[in-house]
Amino acid sequence: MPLNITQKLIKDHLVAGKMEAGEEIGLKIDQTLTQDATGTLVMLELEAMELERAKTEASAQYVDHNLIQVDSKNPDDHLFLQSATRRFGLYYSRPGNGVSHPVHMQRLAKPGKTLLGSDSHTCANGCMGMLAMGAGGIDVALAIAGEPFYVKMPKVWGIKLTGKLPDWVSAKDVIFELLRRHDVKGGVGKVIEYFGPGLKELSAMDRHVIANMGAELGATGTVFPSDKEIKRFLKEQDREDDWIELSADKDATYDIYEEIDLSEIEPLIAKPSSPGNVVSISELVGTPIYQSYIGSSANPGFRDFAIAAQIVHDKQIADGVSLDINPTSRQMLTDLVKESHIASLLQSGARMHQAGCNGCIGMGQAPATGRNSLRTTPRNFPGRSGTKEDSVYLCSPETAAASALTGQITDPRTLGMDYPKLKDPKNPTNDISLLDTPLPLEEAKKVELYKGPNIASIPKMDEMADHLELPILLKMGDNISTDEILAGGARVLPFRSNLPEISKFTFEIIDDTYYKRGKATVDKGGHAVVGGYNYGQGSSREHAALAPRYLGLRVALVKDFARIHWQNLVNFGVLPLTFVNEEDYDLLIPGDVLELTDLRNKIQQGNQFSIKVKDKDQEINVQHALSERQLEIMLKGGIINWVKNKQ
Ligand code: MIC
Repeated sequence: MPLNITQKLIKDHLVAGKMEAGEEIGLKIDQTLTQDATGTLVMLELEAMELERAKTEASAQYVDHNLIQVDSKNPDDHLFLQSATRRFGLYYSRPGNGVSHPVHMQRLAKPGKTLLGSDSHTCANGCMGMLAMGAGGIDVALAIAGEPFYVKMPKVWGIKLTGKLPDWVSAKDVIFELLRRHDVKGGVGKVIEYFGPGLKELSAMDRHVIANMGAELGATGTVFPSDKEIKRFLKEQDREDDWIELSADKDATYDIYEEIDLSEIEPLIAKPSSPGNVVSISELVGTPIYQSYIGSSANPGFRDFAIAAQIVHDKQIADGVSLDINPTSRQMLTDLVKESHIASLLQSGARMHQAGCNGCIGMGQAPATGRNSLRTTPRNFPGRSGTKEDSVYLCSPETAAASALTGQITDPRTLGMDYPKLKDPKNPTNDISLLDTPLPLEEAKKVELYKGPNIASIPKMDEMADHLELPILLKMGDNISTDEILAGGARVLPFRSNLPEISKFTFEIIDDTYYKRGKATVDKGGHAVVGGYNYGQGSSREHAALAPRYLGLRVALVKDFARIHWQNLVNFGVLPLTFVNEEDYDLLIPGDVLELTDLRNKIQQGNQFSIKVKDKDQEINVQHALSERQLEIMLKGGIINWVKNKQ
C-alpha cells in the first residue's frame, strides 16, 4: 500500500497498537528535547526513576525560557539542569544559546527520526522530515528512559501547496491562512503533512515557521518531506551525512485533503486574544501600536530578522514604539552581526535582547496597560504577555517591521519600497561551542545533582477513590488555554521546579480565589471543574495538570480536550470526562456537587456512565476515552505510582 510520510514515520517506529485513527499506538522515540521551564521536573522524574543513562539516540536540554535572573531561582535551576544533563548523558544548551526548536533543528534534528519534546512547539522540527511531537514532561522522561510514547493514531491531513508567495507575504501568513480556515482546534487528532510544488519556494526555516504553529491548530504534529532543501540546510550546518530523502509514495492518500495556492495569500493578523482570530490586515490598518516584537520559535530564521533589518535600514522607527528584537539562536545572531543587519536594526531605534524565548512567554517585555503589542510570536492567549488584559496581535516580520516605522498596523505592501532581496549569510556560522555534549558513562556516574533551595520534590499522590463528591469550583467556556490554567511570565516561571509554590497561581487569570477554595477541598475528597471545547489548548506544561491536582482537582468535565493537556491530566490522576450530551453543560453551575459512585468499576466496565448532581434531580451522562494502559494509570492515581508499581 502506498504510504504518506507520516504513515512511514509511524510504521518505522510502531511498537504497540494498530495504525487505525483514534487507536492508541506506542512509538519508539529516537530523540528528545526539553527546555528549562519544563525540564526541571523531567530531570527530577529521571532522578526518581534512578535512570543510569539516557537510552535515546540524542536527548538535549535547552535553557531558553527562564533567562531573567532577578534572584537565585532561575540560575540555580540552570545549574541543576546542567548537572542533570551531565549525570544522565544529555546534551546541554547553555543560557543564551537560543530557543530549543531552531537550535535543535540546526544541531541535532535528523530526517526519518522521531522527536518528543516537553514543549508544545516541538512539532516545529517536523520541517526536517521528522515525526516531532510535544508532550508532558513525564512522557518525555519515560522516552529518555527508553519507554515508548503512547498517543492516539492521528488522521493525516494532507495539504498541497501550489504557487509562489507574493512579495511582502511570508511563511507566517501561510500558517495564519490555515488558522483562519480552521481555528485553534482544527488540527486536533491530526498530523498535518505538506506536499506539492509550492514547497520548492519554502526554505527549511520557512517550513519551521509553518510546522511550529501546527501547535496552534492543536495538531499532534506537522510533517514536511526531507528533500533537496533539507539537504542544503544540513550541508550548511556541516551535517550533510545526517540527510536521507523522505517523501510520500506515489499514489499515497490522506484522510483529509486540502490545497493552498501560495500566490493567493495576503498579509494576515491574529487579533487578541487567540491565534485563531485571524483577519486580513486590511481590517486593522491604522490601529496604533505601542510595541513591535520580532523573534520566537514562530519566526526564528535568519531571513525573519534580515528582512526586518532591510525594511528599517536607514530609517527611524516611530516615536513611542518599542521595537523589540529577540534573536532565536546565538549562531544566527552571529550571522546577523556579520551581515550588518543588527547595525541596521539598532540604528533604526530597536532594542536588542538575548537569544531566547523572552517575552513570548511573558519573561520580560510586557506591554504597557491598555496598549497594543504586535508580535511575531505564536500565541496571544489572554495575559500571556505578562500584562493583565493585554492586547496582543500576531503577524509576520514584514508587518512588524513596517508597523514599527509608522507606529500603527501597516500593510507592508503600502510602504512604497521594493520588497528587499534576501541574501543568505556569506559564510554561515556553525556554533557548537554552547551545546555541551554528553559525558562518557563512567564520568557521568560520578556527577552529583546540584539542587538549589527552590527545588521541591513532587508530592505523593493517592490512588483513585471509588466514591467522590466533588463540588464544581469553576465553570469555564471554550478554548481555555494552559496559560489561563497556570500562567507563564516572569512572576510564575521561576517556580516551575516547586509545585507547592507554583500552585498558588493556578487559574489566577480566570478566578484568583481558586487557589484558596481548591486547597480547602484537599482533605475533603477534592473538587471538579467544568469547561467547553478544546479545554487545555496551548502549552505542554504539565504543571497545568499537576498544580490543580495538588489543589484537589479530581475530575475535569468538558465538551472536548486539547491533546497534550488531556494526556497530562491522565498522567497525574485527574479523570478527564466529556459530556455525552453537550446540552448538559448548560445544566451545571458552580457549586453543584457531582456524585461519582462505584467509580473504579464504572470506568473499567465501559467508557460511558452517569453522574448524579447532588440535591438536584439531575443525572449527567459522561464518557472517557482512556486506553487500557491509561485506565491502569488512572486507578493507580497517576503515572508515577503506575511506573513504581511496574518495577
Ligand atoms: C509556550 O510557547 O507556551 C511554551 C512556553 O513554549 C510552552 C512550554 C512551557 O509552558 O514551558 C509550550 O509550548 O509547551
